[in-house]
Amino acid sequence: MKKSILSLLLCVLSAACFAQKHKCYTDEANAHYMAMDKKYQQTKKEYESAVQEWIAANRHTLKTNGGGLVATIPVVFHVVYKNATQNIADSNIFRQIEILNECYRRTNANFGQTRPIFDSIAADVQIEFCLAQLDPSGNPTQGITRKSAPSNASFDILFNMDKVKSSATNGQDPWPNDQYLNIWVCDMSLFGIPFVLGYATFPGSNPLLDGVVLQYNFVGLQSNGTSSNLGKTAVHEVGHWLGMRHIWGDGQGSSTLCDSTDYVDDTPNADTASQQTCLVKNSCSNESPYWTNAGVDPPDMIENYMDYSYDACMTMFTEGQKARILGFLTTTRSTLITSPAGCNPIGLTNTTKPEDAIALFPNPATNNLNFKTNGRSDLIVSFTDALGRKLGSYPITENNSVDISDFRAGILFYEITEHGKKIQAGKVVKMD
Ligand SMILES: [Ca+2]
Ligand SMILES: [Ca+2]
Ligand SMILES: [Zn+2]
Repeated sequence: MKKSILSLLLCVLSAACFAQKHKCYTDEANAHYMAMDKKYQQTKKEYESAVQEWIAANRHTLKTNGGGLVATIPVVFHVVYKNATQNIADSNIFRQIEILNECYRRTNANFGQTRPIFDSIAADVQIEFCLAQLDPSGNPTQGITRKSAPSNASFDILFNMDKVKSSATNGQDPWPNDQYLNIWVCDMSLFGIPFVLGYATFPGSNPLLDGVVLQYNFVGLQSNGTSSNLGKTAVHEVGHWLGMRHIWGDGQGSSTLCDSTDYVDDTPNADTASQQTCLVKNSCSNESPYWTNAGVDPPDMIENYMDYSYDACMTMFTEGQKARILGFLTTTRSTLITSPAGCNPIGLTNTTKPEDAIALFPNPATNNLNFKTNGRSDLIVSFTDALGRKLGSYPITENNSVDISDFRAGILFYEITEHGKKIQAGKVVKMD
């Protein structure tokens, strides 16, 4: 930690190193938590073993049907601002949620640029994110909190890391981390230099610190004058929060030996991060059995969200990373899947308030699912099962119902469009 503080100080003194090494501060933050908390060291080891065991036990299922697990994770954004610019618009947050969903469901528009050697192992991670519909007290919420901090408050990671996570230090307290993904948005710049774009806690971290912190002008689509302007910082940081490591394995000192691992077989080894470019390289030839068994020495996977490439070059997670994510979601973070926090409609407009949302009932449902449409028209509901299979689309009108008796029991994901535009998504439980 001392070494990284020194290197950061040197970094601050040299504008040229801006964001070269510290685009993401997760690895350094984790080292800090490990040093400060021996219990966390132990917990993290145990969680890692549990995930490895889960992956080993479910390897076959994962390959054949994706594990059958799909989760929608309720998110709360805490915007902590010192001026109007830092108080980012709802629209940035809505777009960020959409970008997360595009990347984790592999519906990102730039997926087609994935090189052929990698596109067959690019995963639909089968996770979606939504803004929470209920706050911890059970009251309707938009899934966004806003807090004005005094102008002399500091949230830089060098001297004031995690202060944004507590109201006692001018920040915002987290919502329960077993029900919500907390994402804090603030200004982490020091001496006016925003040299960290974000950081996250790994599964098993202190519940009061658990979540993601994002530099305010890197949320959603932003004109921030950098190549990290397409909302991929959040995709990367949420990846850490779900248990993923950097694809070069965060090798320190011995990194040129290509001997560090991200605990994922199908992400090729890399000696270090891509230096925030789209430069094609092949830095390691000692690869995992996944590649050597096929007699292939793959290039570094600059397409991966867990590298440091330009946002525009990032297109994918791998099947191996997906297994790791589902492992953590099934073990350490399993309560998120059944969180009662609900989902707000995801959209580009901020006009749909929770009370305007279309109600689906009963939930769970056995035969008929009813809709209360609040006078809306030209609505279509589509259902997908937990394996991503489309089950059907149906027009809905006020107080009509859809017969779901033929659907198999389990979680159903629905999406509602109004005049062809997606206005709401969520899940209902089908019972036999
Ligand atoms: Ca790997
Ligand atoms: Ca290689
Ligand atoms: Zn990172």
